[in-house]
Amino acid sequence: MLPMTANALRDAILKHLEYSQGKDLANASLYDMRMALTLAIRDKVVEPWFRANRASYQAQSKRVYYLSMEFLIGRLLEDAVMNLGLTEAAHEAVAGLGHNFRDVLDDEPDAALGNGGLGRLAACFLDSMSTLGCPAYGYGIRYEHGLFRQSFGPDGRQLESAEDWLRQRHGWEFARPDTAFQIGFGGIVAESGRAAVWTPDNAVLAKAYDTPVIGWQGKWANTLRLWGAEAIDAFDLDAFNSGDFTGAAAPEALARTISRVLYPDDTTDQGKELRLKQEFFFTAASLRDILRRFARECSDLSQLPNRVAIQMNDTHPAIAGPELVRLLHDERGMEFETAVDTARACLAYTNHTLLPEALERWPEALMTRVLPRHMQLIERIDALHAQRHPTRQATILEGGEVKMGELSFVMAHKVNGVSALHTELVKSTVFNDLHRLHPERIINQTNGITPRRWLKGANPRLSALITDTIGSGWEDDLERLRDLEPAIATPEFRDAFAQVKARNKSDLAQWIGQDMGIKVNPDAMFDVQIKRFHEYKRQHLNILEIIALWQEIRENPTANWAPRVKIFGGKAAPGYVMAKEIIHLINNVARVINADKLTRDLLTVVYPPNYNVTMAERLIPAADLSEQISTAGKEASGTGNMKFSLNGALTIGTLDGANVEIRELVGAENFFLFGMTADEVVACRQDPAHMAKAIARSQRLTRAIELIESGTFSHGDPSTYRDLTQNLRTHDYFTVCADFDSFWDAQRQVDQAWFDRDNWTRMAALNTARSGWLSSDRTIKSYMQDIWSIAPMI
Ligand code: GPK
Repeated sequence: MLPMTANALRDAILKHLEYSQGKDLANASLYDMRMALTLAIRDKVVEPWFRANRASYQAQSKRVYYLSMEFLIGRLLEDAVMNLGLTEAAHEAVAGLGHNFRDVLDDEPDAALGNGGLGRLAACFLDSMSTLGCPAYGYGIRYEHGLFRQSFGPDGRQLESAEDWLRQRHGWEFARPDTAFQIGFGGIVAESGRAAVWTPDNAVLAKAYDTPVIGWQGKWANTLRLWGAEAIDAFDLDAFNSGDFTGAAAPEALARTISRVLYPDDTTDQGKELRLKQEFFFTAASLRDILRRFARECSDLSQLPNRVAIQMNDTHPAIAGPELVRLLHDERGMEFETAVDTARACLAYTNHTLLPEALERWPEALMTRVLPRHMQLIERIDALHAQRHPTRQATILEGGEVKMGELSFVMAHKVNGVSALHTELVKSTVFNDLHRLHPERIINQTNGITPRRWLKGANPRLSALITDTIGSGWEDDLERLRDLEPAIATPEFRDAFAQVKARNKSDLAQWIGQDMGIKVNPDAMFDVQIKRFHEYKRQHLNILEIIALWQEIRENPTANWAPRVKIFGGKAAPGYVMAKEIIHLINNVARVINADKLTRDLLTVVYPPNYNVTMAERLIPAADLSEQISTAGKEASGTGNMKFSLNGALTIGTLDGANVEIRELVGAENFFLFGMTADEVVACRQDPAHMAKAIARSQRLTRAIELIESGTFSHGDPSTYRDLTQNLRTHDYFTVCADFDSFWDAQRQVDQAWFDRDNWTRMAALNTARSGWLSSDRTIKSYMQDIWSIAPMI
């Protein structure tokens, strides 16, 4: 493909301004300009997209179908421009038309169709599958409202409001009104010979919306197909004619509810009928689409596993097991056992958490009401598994509930964890019995991140330095970053590396000043914890250490302290009371500490609201220290941890999730380790007084907790944070207290390391150089080999 010149791109923008936006240049708003550029770039994506589709069709290749409730893709324009090699041309073209390129890019809303790690992983995987030429479709829901917008009230509490990304036209998508399936719910099941006939009593229409996903250098493109729900009969004309205008639109409103909002709870929300309907809605529509595509190429259903690899991203699409069995057995006449085995050969399941509250369970009564035929099939699948494995203990049905984890396991030919430690824990804990019956089934696939978005796009200065040093080619071969190591030994490179970080920090400091009105010292250490708020992620451990540090600086202000800017970012699920209390506390600690003149130059706490993908792209390149401080055994992998390391931040962390692998990669001497291991945490909890003992042993921790209890951060009201401090004193399941001293000590080692700035830079640069393995290209290659049996097409 010839690179498009700035002039040609300018003409294309003008054409879209006129014919797609209906504006001339003189009247074009920023929105018009962005939309015209988006459409011009989308045109450039279409050609490789068609080419890729034709190639996989002609080769009759096996395809991946990545089923996910969440795709946290963020903005798309900058990424697409970069992948097409059009960044400079677009910059020039837009400037020539009198607009600022950065402003145009910043006008795009984030597509926040996900909560956090699980959804962002799906987005990174889409990028890597396109880069590697792996024929694939992402399937999900076209939520009208993505993850809620977060703000903070005057008292520092989290406020939520609806997000509205679709209020403006979504320029990337192609609506496919002719690709639509009726998805039924409820109703009755009639026996008819060997199979059964399910007659749902209501149904909605799943309509396809396609977004092309272009890979690095435009060599391949796949499709993200999102389903929007609509009523089959949009409008009740009789009701309208009789004057019932609201009632007339009721069917439409009801149907649309299914794709209205993303559930904002990433690890707990359960038992909600609407959620089950969402899950079945997108899974069933995707399977119909998959079978229709298969039927166009092949009529022998026994060949299905040779053409179709379906990845279930967590248990949210777990109904794919029984639904595929239903489609094969009830609707296409395949023997039940053959249908189960065929479905299993197509399906694989990724587990993302061990938290018991996150493992989905549906009441049998609810399942029977919403999906009566599926409930019958689940019972048969469970019985068949019992019959084939008479010694089994784990069951799919238990205590009147359907356990979706067990169902996924039984219906998948491969089950994967997302980091080495997590996979071992999956084997030894949640799926221990099933693992003994099926020892080949559980495998590890450590998560990864796309270096296009998280280095090339987010950190142009570091990318330029890397290319200057080792040439290009690292973008899709990230292990090449190792070639930086000899350069890191030279003072010139270290200076250049330090300058990149300094300039990124100065940009961030300016943004914090403008956006939040807080002046931060750009020479201070930028210490960042950004992720969802969860007790297991322990933002409260961080804030307790901050309180203790503040006290000691006050007592000894002239000592040699490493100045720090402590940065937080993240949302709490609206119903997660304790996580919201932690947010509330952080905001009030920030208010008090930032007002203290004595400590002002040494300690600042910053918590910008509404953390999202775009904010992550801004914060990560400016970070010196990455906080990965979860209770060991609880964070399945983490992917933010990888982004920081790649961008030259040092990690302070526990031996949890992928931290373990990151530490091995970058070297233990370039990583600040603290805290108990997963085994030690379990042992620690055996002693019901573990928190009391930890508090008694640590004067600092005692003081920090007492300071909160004294009302220092709550305008003198000692009761405000009582639930939080009482939880620490009496329960502390996540062992914040037991790990506190170790965390404090590690932070002081961080201070010491910071004083030797040249060595800090060396360590940071080594983190970058040794993070190549963390590329999601590596992860996807491994899925292709070990799970999907698919060879790359380019
Ligand atoms: C795990 F179970 C879940 C979930 O519902 N949502 C979610 O974001 C995360 N996750 C894990 O918490 C992370 O450790 C992991 O890196 C990420 O999924 C991707 O695997």
